[in-house]
Amino acid sequence: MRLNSPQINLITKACMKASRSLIRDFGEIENLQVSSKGPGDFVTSADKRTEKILLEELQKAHPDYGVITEETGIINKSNTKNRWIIDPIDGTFNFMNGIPQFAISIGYEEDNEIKCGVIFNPIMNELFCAEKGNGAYLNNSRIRVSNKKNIKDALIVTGGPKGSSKIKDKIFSEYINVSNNVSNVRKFGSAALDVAYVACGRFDGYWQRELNYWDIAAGIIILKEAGGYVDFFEEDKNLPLKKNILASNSIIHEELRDLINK
Ligand code: 2AM
Ligand code: CA
Repeated sequence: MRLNSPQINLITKACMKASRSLIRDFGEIENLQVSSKGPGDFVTSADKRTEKILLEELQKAHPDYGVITEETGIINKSNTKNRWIIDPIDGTFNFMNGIPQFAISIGYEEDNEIKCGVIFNPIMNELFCAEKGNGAYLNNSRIRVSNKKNIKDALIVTGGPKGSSKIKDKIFSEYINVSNNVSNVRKFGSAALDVAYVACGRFDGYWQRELNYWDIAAGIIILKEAGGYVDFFEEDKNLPLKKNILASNSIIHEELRDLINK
């Protein structure tokens, strides 16, 4: 692999370290599913434990960097020059149900632009990473988006609506529009991995509303460096961490946008 900035090395190392306890925790899930209490509290503590390890590793190297995390929130708020964006377990429902489709996701921002990122599925042992200007990788192989040109042949992935969504009807109607005009639509339950899968050509496009920035921050640079295109729609300036994402191999981007807006 030819990525060698100090930041990519640091986030990769932190990911590998945190993943060791996360793999152990995942192994416990099966036992907890049959217990009367269920795995809910355990998953919350696995999430917190993972985040704690990541924070320890990253803050040891750069105590002054800003951090946005799912569990803790914002740390060193005034530092927007250097910032880590962390989701300790993306795909929490999958994790809770013993489904190995979840990931640790860490992005690194300089002056509000993502410079590098890592998305690691510790169960499949798939590490997606990228650094601005130096390409995107899955483990040691360079990755690239698909070459699919015709949206009718495209395999698209999406997610949501979440249980509390107030726009479920809108999301379902978008789903129908897209489904009727592409080869097929999947729902895999981890936004970070959904973007990574577009980056390596497994899917041709992805859209999802009502995400948080930490779900997809690392994915942005991985997809761009793999030749894809990503943008956000219907942004709310008062809620900069809330995101509606559209990501694709770039060729089908406008057609996918038209299907969502139909
Ligand atoms: P999470 O697993 O870290 O919560 C599932 O469609 C994707 O949407 C996951 O990446 C999930 O991240 C994300 N997501 C964000 N907010 C969510 C919510 N309130 N409920 C379910 N999934 C959510
Ligand atoms: Ca998430």
